[in-house]
Amino acid sequence: MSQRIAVIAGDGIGNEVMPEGVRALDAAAKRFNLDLDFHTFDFGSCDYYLEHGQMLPDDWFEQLKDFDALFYGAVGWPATVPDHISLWGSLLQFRRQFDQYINLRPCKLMPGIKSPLAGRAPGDIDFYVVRENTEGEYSSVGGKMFEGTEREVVMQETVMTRTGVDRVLKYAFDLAQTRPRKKLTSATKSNGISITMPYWDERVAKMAKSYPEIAVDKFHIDILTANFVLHPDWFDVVVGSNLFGDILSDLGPACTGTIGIAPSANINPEGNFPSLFEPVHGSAPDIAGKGIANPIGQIWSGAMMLEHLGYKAAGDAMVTAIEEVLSAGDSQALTPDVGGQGTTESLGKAIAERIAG
Ligand code: GGG
Repeated sequence: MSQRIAVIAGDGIGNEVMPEGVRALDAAAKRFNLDLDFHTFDFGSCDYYLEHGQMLPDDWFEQLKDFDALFYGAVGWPATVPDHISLWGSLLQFRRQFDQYINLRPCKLMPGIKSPLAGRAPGDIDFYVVRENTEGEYSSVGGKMFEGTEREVVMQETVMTRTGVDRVLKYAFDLAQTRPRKKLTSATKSNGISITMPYWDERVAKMAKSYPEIAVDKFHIDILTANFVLHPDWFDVVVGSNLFGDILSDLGPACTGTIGIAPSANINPEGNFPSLFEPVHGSAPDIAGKGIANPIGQIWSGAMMLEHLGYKAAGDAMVTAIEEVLSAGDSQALTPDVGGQGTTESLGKAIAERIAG
């Protein structure tokens, strides 16, 4: 069956890693006899905004809603468009309008990569961050008063709904149930954030009663970030609100040596709308245009997309190819962030060759 995939590279290094993501998917499609039908869109980028005054066309929802999946690069080019305009105008619209309420982000120390944490080896860091993806701190509820005067006031609310909290917790508990260690950690800050976070904790405690086999613990976000660095082996499935999950899912991959390899899936579990797959990293203006961005986050996101579409063997083969190339340690292939002198293209080609078998 043909799978229709919308490809949106976005900004900065999104344009450099995306071709390698597609190259890897093409290799997997050939080997596993899949019919992947890619359609490329130029919207969702700051260049599009500069030309059209908006990040997306008015009919973007109609254009994208019948795709089987969205394959996304990165958004943001602050030199020309403020970050809150580019993010709210594109990626956050996809997540909200397509009700992609789960943001699933694996953190795994891969073979061949040196963790910045002393003495850590592959196997020591292997957990998932499950991030609430449509509400929480990322609500646009708030406003400004008396702008430009001494009395200037700005405020922004956190929105937690019972449905929104419970559905992300349920996903995280279900995921923990599939893992050998059956452990779930909740990120909170109920000592300082005195209404929404105690509510989050209450819902975790209630949900835990339905999952007696899962070991549940919770940490305030401040000490949790410290424990990510000090004891990454403690974690299995970590669930957090939109902001906490965002922070943890950059920190986790950083503990695995480079954020360049981290993938993510923005999932609408019911399948009412397409899910979106993108690297955790952003557009990285500091290295954009140099051809040295690590394409693994994009390729691994492609692997998650294939698994989501029901092609687990093909997705697994892509991850195995990534592991083999990293283990081989060919410095001419690897990008500088993982100790090589290669380019985005050399690393992408090396992985695609392994996928091809
Ligand atoms: N590929 C991920 C990306 O472009 N991220 C930009 C960003 O700022 N994301 C914030 C978020 O994921 O909420």
